[in-house]
Amino acid sequence: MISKLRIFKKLNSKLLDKAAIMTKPLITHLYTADPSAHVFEDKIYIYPSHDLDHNNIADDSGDQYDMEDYHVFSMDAINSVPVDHGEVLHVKDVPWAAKQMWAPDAACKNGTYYFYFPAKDPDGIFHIGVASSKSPAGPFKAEPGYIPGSFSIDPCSFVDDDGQAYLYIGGLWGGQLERWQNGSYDPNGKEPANDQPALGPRVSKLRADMCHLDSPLHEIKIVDQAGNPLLAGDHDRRFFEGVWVHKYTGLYYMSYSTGDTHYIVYATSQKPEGPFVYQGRILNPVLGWTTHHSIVEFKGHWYLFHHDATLSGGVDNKRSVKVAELFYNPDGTIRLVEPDKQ
Ligand code: FUB
Repeated sequence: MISKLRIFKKLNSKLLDKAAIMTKPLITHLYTADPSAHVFEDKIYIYPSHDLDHNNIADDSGDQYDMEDYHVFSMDAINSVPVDHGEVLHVKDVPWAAKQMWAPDAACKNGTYYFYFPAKDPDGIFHIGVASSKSPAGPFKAEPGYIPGSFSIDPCSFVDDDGQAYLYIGGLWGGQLERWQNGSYDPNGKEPANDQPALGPRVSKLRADMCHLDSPLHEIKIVDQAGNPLLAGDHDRRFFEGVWVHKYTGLYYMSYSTGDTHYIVYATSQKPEGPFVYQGRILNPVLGWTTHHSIVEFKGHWYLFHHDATLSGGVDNKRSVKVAELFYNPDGTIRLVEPDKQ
């Protein structure tokens, strides 16, 4: 009897209590952020940023987010402890990149896994790089140059049911999107005036090789229920960073962070490139300045992966990945997740 109990406890030591995963950081031996979750080979793979344990001064250009490598994690079940597959890419192995390996994403096409990541080049300008592997767990080999025509941060790679892949990008302020309003880099570019349409994320189809944009990145329009563009002064709803696209019952959902008001919100469209109609909030503010998420279906349930700074006691650049179950209403709207009420 005693030995049976011991075996039971041993088997379950690798499992987390389901309620606990909704409140506690999933990964505690590293600081992790910006989780992009995908189901590959019947497991959840998490592609997060790896926050370093340093105390750089915080500013609006995001220099405190001074990351240099990536780890990949996988989970067999939503309540299993994530397996750390180790370092899968380091800035020193990316010829064009100098620093700040920010929020990544991954996609699979024809048996190859593609890892998309932003980094600053030696001139301090963000671009998006791509690396590939035959395994979703990496390690990933980077292309020597960044994706031609790419800029800003927070790539989201969405592969539609017909196999067409898209790359979405963008982030304001430290993410430099406002510096690309006229087709080239303007270090003095600013957000539009409050009464002007807000800047949207950018999108392009990816070519079949998954390493090139099919056309120049173009802006996605986000409008309100009356069809009017969201305005730059509408900080509760306008796009800031961290775009994520998923599909539910044939409808495209584009979700993102509102940045300085700290919400995760979403908009929907009949088409992957929009225009998207603003619908509402998904996640209320968490502890820490940034909020960043992904949405994935696994074994018939939907999950919101996100991060906060509870593990570090609220240090903005030392964040931890969390997960919460996500629920849709019968009309397709998403129920608000209250981070403190999970
Ligand atoms: O992790 C660095 C940056 O912070 C990300 O790229 C943004 O989305 C924000 O989470």
